Amino acid sequence: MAKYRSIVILTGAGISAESGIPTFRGADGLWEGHRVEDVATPEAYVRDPELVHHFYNMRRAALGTVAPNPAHAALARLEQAFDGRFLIITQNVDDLHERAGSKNVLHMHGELRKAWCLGCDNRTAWLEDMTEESRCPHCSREGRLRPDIVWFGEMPYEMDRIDEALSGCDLFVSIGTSGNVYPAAGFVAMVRHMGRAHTLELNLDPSEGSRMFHETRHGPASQLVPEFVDEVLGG
Ligand code: BJW
Repeated sequence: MAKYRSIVILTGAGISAESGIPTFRGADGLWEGHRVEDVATPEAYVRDPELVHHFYNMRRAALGTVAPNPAHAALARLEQAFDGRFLIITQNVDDLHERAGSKNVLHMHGELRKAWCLGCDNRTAWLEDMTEESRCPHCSREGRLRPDIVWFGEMPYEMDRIDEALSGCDLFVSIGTSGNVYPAAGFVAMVRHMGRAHTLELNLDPSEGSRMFHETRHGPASQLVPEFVDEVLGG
């Protein structure tokens, strides 16, 4: 337990796969024939807002039918028992970490259950379907709301806080991410560059950046993550 003082966990779609949320680049990675790169861009939203709203409405509605799995629960258990600094940086837009009990969660790619008003710049909890006619609860303007999601070409959220956490950690663990999307795919290189943290990958398959990690373990997150948490808490 006393071995680490600051743990940063990066999670991706693989941690939620066993809860029933499809990953982006697996066999189930296409959505109604579209690649995520074709619907998760500001250009796609300008070109076809109805399609993009439909994509996020479907996924927001699906959140009501899924639940956290043992991997989410294990990370919540680790955070509760660990007496050092602890941060989950998730690329996921679902809320399964929070529902499992995790407190210190940073959603670098936004959140499905939030809306962002381009008119007044406020962000609001949003649980229903969103359309081009949706009205902002803050400024009451119609047609200015979009999903609070970081699309390709947009700056992920809280990069300063992320840089600070990565540079100060002594354990970096990447769980369920393919290492295809930057800047998250570059976090392991940043941590290695600082030179003091142990780096561990837990993933079903070797990711694009697997060779960058000190240690890799391959298998389902629901098995690997509880085992890893037991190890850390067991000292
Ligand atoms: C399991 C499992 C189980 C399955 N157990 N594991 C050329 C070179 C380099 C960069 C760029 C470039 N051209 C453009 C860029 C930048 C671009 C980018 O990276 N593009 C790539 C496609 C090349 N990035 C951006 O535009 C980002 N912004 C940016 O860079 O701003 C500038 C900047 C500059 C300097 C500093 C900082 C910023 C924004 C990226 C936004 C990504 N958005 C998305 C969609 C929105 C969210 C949504 O709709 O849900 O986010 S894309 C999509 O990919 C989503 C995910 O968060 C993200 C990552 O995917 P993830 O999580 O890794 O999922 P998968 O499916 O790829 O992998 C799942 C893994 O799980 C697999 O490995 C499985 O094996 C595993 N697995 N079952 C354990 N049971």
